[in-house]
Amino acid sequence: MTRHKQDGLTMNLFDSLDAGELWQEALCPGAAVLHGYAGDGRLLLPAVHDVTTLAPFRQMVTPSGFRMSVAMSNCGSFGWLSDKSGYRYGSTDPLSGRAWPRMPDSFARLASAAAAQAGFDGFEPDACLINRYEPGARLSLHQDKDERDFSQPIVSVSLGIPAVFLFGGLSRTDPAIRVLLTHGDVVVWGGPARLRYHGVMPVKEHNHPIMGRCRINLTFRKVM
Ligand code: MD6
Ligand code: FE
Repeated sequence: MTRHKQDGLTMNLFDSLDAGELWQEALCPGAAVLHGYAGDGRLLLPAVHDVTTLAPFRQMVTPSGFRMSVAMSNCGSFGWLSDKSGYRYGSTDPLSGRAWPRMPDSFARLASAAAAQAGFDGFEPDACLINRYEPGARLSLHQDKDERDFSQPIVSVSLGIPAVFLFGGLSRTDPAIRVLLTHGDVVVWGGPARLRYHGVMPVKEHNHPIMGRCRINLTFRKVM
């Protein structure tokens, strides 16, 4: 574990915040948790509200026909979708038939700065998947492999009630470590870690002072 000071960009974004403890934890080569990097989320939450007013949270169906316990929305040029025909990215929201809401500048700046902090310069996400977990919701082990260029990292921002993140290996049966993600934590992974299996354990009952009984995760990708 190494501790880092806030870099210039982060100080500009969050200089008025009394951020919690900020420290960087390496999970393996290519993956790190930037604990507290998103501060108290006060720049992000109004933007999450704006996006999900235009593109409401919905529980998608997996290709095998199960309704996901996590509710999802998207912003940016591309949105992640699951339905009976499979997983894919699409440029329109099937609920509205319109383009996904544009990615708020505060989202793109945070994702790019976090990626650089973790050693991935020049990350410019074109997709942000917004996941909403209520107690009991979970995400089973999966790889993120629907993107074109695996040299680009993924940046994941956690807000609200805590969740245990499962972080495995390159094979589904490899043992997984458990990482507690709390409000403001950012996970960055890429390089040799890009295709590791991962998931989220069923979220336990908690109440967050700002978010209530809810966890929001923003996952940033470069799809095209
Ligand atoms: C979540 N995250 O934390 C789900 N994928 O709610 C992911 O599936 C994920 O956090 C790739 C990279 C980072 C992630
Ligand atoms: Fe994932």
